[in-house]
Amino acid sequence: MNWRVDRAHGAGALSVLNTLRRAYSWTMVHLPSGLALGGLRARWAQNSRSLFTHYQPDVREVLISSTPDSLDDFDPSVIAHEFMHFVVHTQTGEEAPGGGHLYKTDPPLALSEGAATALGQAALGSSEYISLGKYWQLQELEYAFRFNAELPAKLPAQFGVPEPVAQERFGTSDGSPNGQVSEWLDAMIFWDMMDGTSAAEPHDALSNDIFGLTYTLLVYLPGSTANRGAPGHDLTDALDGFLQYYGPALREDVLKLTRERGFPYSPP
Ligand SMILES: [Ca+2]
Ligand SMILES: [Ca+2]
Ligand SMILES: [Ca+2]
Ligand SMILES: [Zn+2]
Repeated sequence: MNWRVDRAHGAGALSVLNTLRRAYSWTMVHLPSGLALGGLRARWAQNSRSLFTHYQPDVREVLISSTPDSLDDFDPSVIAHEFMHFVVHTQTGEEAPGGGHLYKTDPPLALSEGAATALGQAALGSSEYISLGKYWQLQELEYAFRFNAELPAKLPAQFGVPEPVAQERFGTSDGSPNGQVSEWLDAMIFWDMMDGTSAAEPHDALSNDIFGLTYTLLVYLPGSTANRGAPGHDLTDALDGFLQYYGPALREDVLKLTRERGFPYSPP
């Protein structure tokens, strides 16, 4: 049987299911041992003015909303991101603060959003997050918001990312680890921890460390009372957990990643 999971056939609900199943399978393979995924409810809303795409922790439900301005049911990146909020919530009890997305924001929010994006993209096997829709903030990008975790921190003009957008993704608001930070910065560092290495990325010496990151996010952080950097769990605490998992041998590799993105991390 051939399934047609595309827009032309109005197959939004099947498209959502397709991505959720993919993300679920990936996560089952990469969960730290002893953890299990429970049930998830999924809802598809078409042309609703009041329902927006999100994960609802109290009912463990991913809601994917599709309107002419926001075609989330055909955005695997968006669906996988919401799915990863479910994973983090059910494993840690932590509810994502919600909000954010384009500008520098509070470090705990950047952590939960960046983690959901990086894990979601890892499940999809792509460094490029794509969200179809009309973004009034980014009209020059027309109908798609794109983010590629593999882009260099200092973007040459040919990458097509507007300078103010690139600035938001680099460094912190006050140059300290307490300052506001972009969720995309967190996502880029988490992505590079998990993917391979290549000559094109001299700052990325870490390879295939998915377990290091899932351990950090799902086991270390919820069980840790340590709290460095900004108040609450943030990138600093996550990097501390990653180094605890792998030991000081990876210290310099982690510092290469944080320096590339302008994040002032100093290991304990
Ligand atoms: Ca890497
Ligand atoms: Ca990389
Ligand atoms: Ca902290
Ligand atoms: Zn989110």
